[in-house]
Amino acid sequence: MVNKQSPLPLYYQIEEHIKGLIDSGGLKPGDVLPSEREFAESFNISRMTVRQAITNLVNKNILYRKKGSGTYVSPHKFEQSLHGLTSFSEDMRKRGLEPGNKLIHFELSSPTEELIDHFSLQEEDLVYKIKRIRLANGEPMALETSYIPVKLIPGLSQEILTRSLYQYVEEHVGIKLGHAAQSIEASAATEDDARHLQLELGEPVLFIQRDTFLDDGAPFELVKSTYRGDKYKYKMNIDRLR
Ligand code: 16G
Repeated sequence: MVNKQSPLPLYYQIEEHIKGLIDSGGLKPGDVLPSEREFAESFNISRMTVRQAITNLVNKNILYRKKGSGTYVSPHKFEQSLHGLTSFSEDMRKRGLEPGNKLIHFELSSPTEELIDHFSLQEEDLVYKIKRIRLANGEPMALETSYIPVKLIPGLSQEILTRSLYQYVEEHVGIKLGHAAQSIEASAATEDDARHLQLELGEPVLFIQRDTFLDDGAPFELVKSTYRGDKYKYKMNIDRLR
């Protein structure tokens, strides 16, 4: 409800009201909002004020407009910090979600030129190629292909990969992860991405590559992953450079 005596501007109160409806589940991602006229009438305020509140929420990506159709609640996105080397399982648990894995490919193979260079391997060395669908509460979030030299984790098995890789290597192999170089690019879902992530072909996705190194600087993994564009946004804190 709006309070016309309050020092808070009316458009701001409407914004807070709509955000409250979204937080409480009264309005869900994909739901259409009542029209400006309906809002204005039920709050007894001008349509201009309602429009300003809605425009502000559109600018914050909380709502989106569809031409000729109306205003809708945006899909909820996970905010992923770009600070700290964490695992998918840790990230999901921090959000109160149950991480899950669907292993779709597990292979020990000869390294390509790119992998020989990256890991400084000999031609006879082997690498694991691991492809997993990463799930949150059973819903697919990302499709991840990892390459790891076999000599770093000789005992890795398909069974282990149904749980957290980082937890296994740190707790059972004694590996100390150090840092990673990560890049994030806009991309479009390929047929493979679309099939495994329940997307349409060509839908926006984030292509992320992570090169992880041990604390002694040796390369540990090279991971190429596709994250759902409708589920993920990355967040970083930045300081003014002086
Ligand atoms: C994240 C990492 C991936 C790592 C995995 C380990 C990115 C882009 N990728 O998905 O490099 O292998 O976590 O997760 O963040 P796990 O310990 O849950 O198996």
